[in-house]
Amino acid sequence: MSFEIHKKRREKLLEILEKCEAVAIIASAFEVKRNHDVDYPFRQDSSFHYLTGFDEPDSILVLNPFEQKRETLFLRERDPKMELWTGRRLGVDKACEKLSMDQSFKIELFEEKLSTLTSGASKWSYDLASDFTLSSKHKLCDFIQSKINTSRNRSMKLGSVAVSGSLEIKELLSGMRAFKDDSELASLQQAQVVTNMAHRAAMAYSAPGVGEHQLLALMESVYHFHQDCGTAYNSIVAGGENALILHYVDNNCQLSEGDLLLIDSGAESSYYAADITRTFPVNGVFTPAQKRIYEIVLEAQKKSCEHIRPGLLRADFHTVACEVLVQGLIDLKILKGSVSENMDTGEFKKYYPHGTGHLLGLDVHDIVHGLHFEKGMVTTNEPGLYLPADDENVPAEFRGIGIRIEDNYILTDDGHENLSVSIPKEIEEVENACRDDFRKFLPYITDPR
Ligand SMILES: [Mn+2]
Repeated sequence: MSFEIHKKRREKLLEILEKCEAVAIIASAFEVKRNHDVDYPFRQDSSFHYLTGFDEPDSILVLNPFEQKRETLFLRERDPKMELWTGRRLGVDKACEKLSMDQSFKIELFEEKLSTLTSGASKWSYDLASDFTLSSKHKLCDFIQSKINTSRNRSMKLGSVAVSGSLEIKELLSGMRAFKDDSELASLQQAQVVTNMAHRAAMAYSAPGVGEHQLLALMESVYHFHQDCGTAYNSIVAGGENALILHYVDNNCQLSEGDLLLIDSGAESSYYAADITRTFPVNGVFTPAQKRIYEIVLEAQKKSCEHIRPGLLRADFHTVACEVLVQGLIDLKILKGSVSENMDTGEFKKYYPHGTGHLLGLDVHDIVHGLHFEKGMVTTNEPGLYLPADDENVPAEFRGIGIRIEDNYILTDDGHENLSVSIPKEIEEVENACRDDFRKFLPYITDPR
């Protein structure tokens, strides 16, 4: 792996810091205990990864544009005894050369060294909500805040320059992370290729009697079979009424004849996420009632897509999706009155309780930047309708139906490109995909050793 790209990102952040008269303190992720002697799988903090490419826990990056040595990394020392149990460490000695840092120290020295690394800056930027704990057991945030207070008190006494405050590092980074460069786009596209295979395998394998957990296993086996690839978030495999639970992750029911199946699942490839939802009939053929709801959601997605263009407010594409869904609910006699009346009362939120999209990247719900769509951003578009089984305003044939359709788009000069265009979505495409041979999409079968 080349770390040049991360070096360039640090240089860009240093320019931003210089303008703000700030230093940056960015912590890695840390191991989290699952149960006795077992940790959750480790995943590096997105911003720390973005700036270093370094995948170890218990590390802190300090950037100071006003020092000669501008880039300092604190990390774990080599420890053969620990490495026997928990794996290789880069170590303090090799960090500068490998990661192109100006200097490196063992993590235990962070508290002692920080004051000398922050001279010349009037503001400190860091993750104000970080849970990172230092070797001394102090919270990183508390430690930084106490240092800022000390600096203020001292300057009041001596009349020297004070550290005037804290900046949220995510805000400084958002103008960088929101816009994807070519290497990021390549990872996003690879995530889409793998996600396409997994969704197609699930459509083809689905049948009455199959367990949600079996489809989960099938899809995640596709993710994990690929190099540097895994699941981007906890998959939702929701048969029938389970689709009405927005973050259903139990995934432990059997699929029933005549039901729909909603799958919200995406791969993460080299740290970049796909976030895809498809809803299809368990037995491969939509009923007329299911088709009607599906067509409304699909139209909401297509209409709101026209508003995924540079310069337009991101809030507006949500409004467009809502208007189409509301019109659909009026046509089905589930809502009364006009579209604008319903938009005012918000009554429809019973059936569409979530937003229409979010930015996508290193985080599935990625760092937010500004209010408008801009070229190079990546967004989801994910309208849905959820019609409760016990809602008497809903005609019986539609009760218990939950449908969401989600694709991922990159903003271009004058519009967008659909990154997930290969994943079946039109009714006929979906029904064909349900009839396909699932083995075609399993890399361990199509590409045997
Ligand atoms: Mn999403």
